[in-house]
Amino acid sequence: MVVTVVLLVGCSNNNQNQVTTEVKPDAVPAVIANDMENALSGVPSWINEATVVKMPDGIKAHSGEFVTRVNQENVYSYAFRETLSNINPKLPAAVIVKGFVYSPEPNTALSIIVDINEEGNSVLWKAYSLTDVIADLNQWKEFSARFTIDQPVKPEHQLKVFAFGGKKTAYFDDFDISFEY
Ligand SMILES: [Ca+2]
Repeated sequence: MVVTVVLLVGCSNNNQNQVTTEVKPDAVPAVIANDMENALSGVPSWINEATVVKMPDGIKAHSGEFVTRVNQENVYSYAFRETLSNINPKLPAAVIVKGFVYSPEPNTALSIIVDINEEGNSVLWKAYSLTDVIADLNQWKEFSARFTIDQPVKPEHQLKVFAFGGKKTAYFDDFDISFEY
């Protein structure tokens, strides 16, 4: 959000000078939310739409109809991918990933991944285990994962946020990504 303040400065003749000053609010937290409902028509910054599906018969999505599924064939979920400078001119101190997960089976590999890379070379790679979150199987469970950015990152680095399923089936809905600066 940019607030534009226009100052009108009167002059001795009939002209008026307009002075425009841009005031940038400090640290407005950008929240990037995705409920998967529009994924199949393409959402900028999001990839791996092939994992976006409807839940099996008899099981409700957490929101709407669509979720992202990891399984034997797709170990990575629908993913947010964007260059850091396109998210905010400031570099993040932490990334917070919230959402809901549904798992029909125990899964010690199930996790949320934050990957920051420079042209494909990893700069930071962190996993937040969901093993405890899914202790109660076959129900939607909320998770909140906070990733400290403790490596030197640059504006041109690329951020990726996604879930990893380790070849087992699990479902995710309502991703919500925010940043601390
Ligand atoms: Ca949904």
